[in-house]
Amino acid sequence: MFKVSFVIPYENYEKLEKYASLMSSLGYNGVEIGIKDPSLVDPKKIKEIAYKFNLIVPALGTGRAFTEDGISLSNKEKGIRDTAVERLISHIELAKELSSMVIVGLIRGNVYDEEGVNYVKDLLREVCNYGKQKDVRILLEPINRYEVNWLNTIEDTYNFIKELKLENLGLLIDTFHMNIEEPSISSSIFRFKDLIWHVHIADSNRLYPGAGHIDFKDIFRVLSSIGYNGFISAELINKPDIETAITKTMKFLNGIIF
Ligand code: LER
Ligand code: MN
Repeated sequence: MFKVSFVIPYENYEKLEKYASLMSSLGYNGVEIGIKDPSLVDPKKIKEIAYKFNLIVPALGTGRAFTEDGISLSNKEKGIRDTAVERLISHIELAKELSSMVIVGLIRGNVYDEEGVNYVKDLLREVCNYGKQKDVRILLEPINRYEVNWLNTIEDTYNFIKELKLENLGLLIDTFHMNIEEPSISSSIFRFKDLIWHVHIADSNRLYPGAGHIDFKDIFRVLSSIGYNGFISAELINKPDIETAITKTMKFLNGIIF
C-alpha cells in the first residue's frame, strides 16, 4: 500500500516539530519539506525532528527559490542560473542526510527559446551527476501551464527525461496539475508508469482531498495496478489552516485507501 506524507513549507524548527507531532499522531508515514534555501537549516535538527516522530522525509521541494526569489535554471543571467544550481546542490546535500529525493518543479523556470531549453538540459545534467555521486534521486515535475510555460504534461516531461538519459532522474506527478493538463489522468499514469517515483495530491481547487472534484479512488486504483508503492504526498493550499488541512487529508485517505 502507499505511504502518506504532507508537504510542510518550512518556516522554523518549532513549527516543523509541531506539525510533525500532529502528523505522527494521525498516522502519517512521512513529512515532505519545502525549503527556500537549505544552506540556512541544520540537517541534524531536521533529522532529529523526523526521527522523533518516526517520519520519513521522502522529498525536498525547491520551488520557493523561484516563487520567492525569482531564481531558475533557465534564467538569461548566468549569475542567477549559477545560484539555481547552488540551491539545488545544497538541497542534494540535505537530501543525502535525510535519504530524500530532490524536486525540480518551478525552479526550471520559463523558457522562451532554444537557448533556455539548453541551459536547463545542461544544468540538469550537472545537478543529476552531482546527485548520482551522493546517491540522491532527482524528480522532474510536470506543472500546469498557468504556473510555468513548458513541461506541462506527463508525456512531454517523460520524453524530456528519456532524451537526457539520466538514470537518477524520474517523474513526480501531481493530481492538481494532471487535472488541468492530462487528457485522462489514469491513462497517463498507466502509459508513463516506469518513471513515476513520487506522487503529489491536492484536489481540483488545490485544497485538501475531498474538497474538490478529483476522482481519487480512480487514481489510487491505477497507481495500485501499476505496483506503485511510494509516497502519496499532500501538497495543498493550507486553508482554513494547516492543522485542518493535515487532519482532513488523513481523514479522507482513511476513508478511501486504508
Ligand atoms: C510543486 O510541487 C507544485 O506542484 C507547484 O504547483 C508549485 O506550487
Ligand atoms: Mn506538486
